[in-house]
Amino acid sequence: MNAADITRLTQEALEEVRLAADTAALEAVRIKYLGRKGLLPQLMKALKDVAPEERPEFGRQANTFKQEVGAALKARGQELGAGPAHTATLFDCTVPGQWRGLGSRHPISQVIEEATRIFHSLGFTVADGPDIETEYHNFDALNTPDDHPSRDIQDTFWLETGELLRTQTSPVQIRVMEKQPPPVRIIAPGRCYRRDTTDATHSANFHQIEGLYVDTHVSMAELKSDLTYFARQMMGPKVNIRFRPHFFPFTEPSVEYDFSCHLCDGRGCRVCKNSGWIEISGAGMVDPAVFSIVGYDPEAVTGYAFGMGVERIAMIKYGIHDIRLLYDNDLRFLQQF
Ligand code: 2NM
Repeated sequence: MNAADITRLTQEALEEVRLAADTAALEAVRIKYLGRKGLLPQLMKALKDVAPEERPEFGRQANTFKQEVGAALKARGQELGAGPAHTATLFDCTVPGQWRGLGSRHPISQVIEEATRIFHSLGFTVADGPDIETEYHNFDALNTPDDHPSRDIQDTFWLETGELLRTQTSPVQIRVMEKQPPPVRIIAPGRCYRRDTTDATHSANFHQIEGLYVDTHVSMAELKSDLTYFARQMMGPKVNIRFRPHFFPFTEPSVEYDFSCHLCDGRGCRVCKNSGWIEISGAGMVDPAVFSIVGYDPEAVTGYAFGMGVERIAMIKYGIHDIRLLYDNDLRFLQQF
């Protein structure tokens, strides 16, 4: 072994470093040349047997070997991801990005936005309020008797503070009437909470859109025509509406209302269970007692109010058979809308 041999071995080692395809291969190269039983210790051992006049050059070449191979190992290691220079070396900012597809609005959001657009065209604006409500705004101000079953702990999520998770969005309308004098023309879309056991048509979290129109001389005829306009905008131009007598503590008279089936034009099909009608929700003329509670003169103003379940409309509009699909966040479902 002489100095020229070391120069040759240095070139071989550098080539092997360059060809190492991963960190494991690189480590094998390191062990082969710089490891405890590798080439470098052998060179050091061989030094003492080298002729004295050749020793300085031999030593210089051995040192060069150690420096160059060591530096090459380090640089290649960083290229292969062992060190912080990895991203700087391998990140290619000219590679085109990966298109992951455009998202879409959740069907619940789509129904709320469409309803908002429709009622906006009738002069309604959107009002908002807290999800955590006082018993006063959710029940008392809505003329709900102290012993009304909806106040029961079986039906309502009560908090330890005495507050509750709103069971409907009507408290928003109470808050608006407390703050501003008539006329009022608002819708209140939002999340509601009831202690229901979840099944295909019930969810403890659901969404409502409630509407309130208060002015002098608001009549039930306007309630009927406005809801008919809404039904035809939302479900299609041929849809009709019917009212059935009902009772709510906050409206008098009160009704439940149905839309004629948009799929079979009222002839009867699976979706409307052969009745031709689909139950939507309730409505009525605001009870004068509610006007007195919020400080409106019940002799001077009248008003209509209505509520509707957003999930229910989404389900009949899009043919969704299980309400739970709306909350699973399964993209295979959501991508269809
Ligand atoms: C409904 C049905 C009928 C309603 C009443 C009021 C208020 F604040 F004016 F009293 N807000 N919403 C109402 C009336 C809600 O939901 C099924």
